[in-house]
Amino acid sequence: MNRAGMRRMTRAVPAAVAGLIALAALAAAGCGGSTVAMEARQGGLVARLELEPAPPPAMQPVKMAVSLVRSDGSPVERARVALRLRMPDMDHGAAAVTLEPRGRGRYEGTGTFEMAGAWEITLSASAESDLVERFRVVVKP
Ligand SMILES: [Cu+2]
Repeated sequence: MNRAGMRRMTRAVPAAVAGLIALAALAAAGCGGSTVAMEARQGGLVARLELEPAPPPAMQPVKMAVSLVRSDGSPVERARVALRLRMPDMDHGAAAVTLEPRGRGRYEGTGTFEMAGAWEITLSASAESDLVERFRVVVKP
């Protein structure tokens, strides 16, 4: 799926409302790449979360990267960006993933999904305003 398509999907749900599940993961196959990409817009910030490989496998390190820009496209540096992984249908807690700044609004880290199934990723970014969004991904065995 191209970027315009993703934007349409993002707008199709009430993404501006913090705490709502924004949208299902966009599978990489349609994009011709090996990443899952999800996008959220709130308070003048646009965050794009990418997972690699796609679909993410259980019990293996998954690269997690967030690109954070303003509505005008300028990169947001020195933000606090974090991910939290949990399975909404299960009761085994959440794992935090720390993302390190890599410059030009990009923040990267590595996380592990401890089992296959439906996971929820909460992305939070703090800069001149705050963004909190939840995404769903399906982790393969
Ligand atoms: Cu579980």
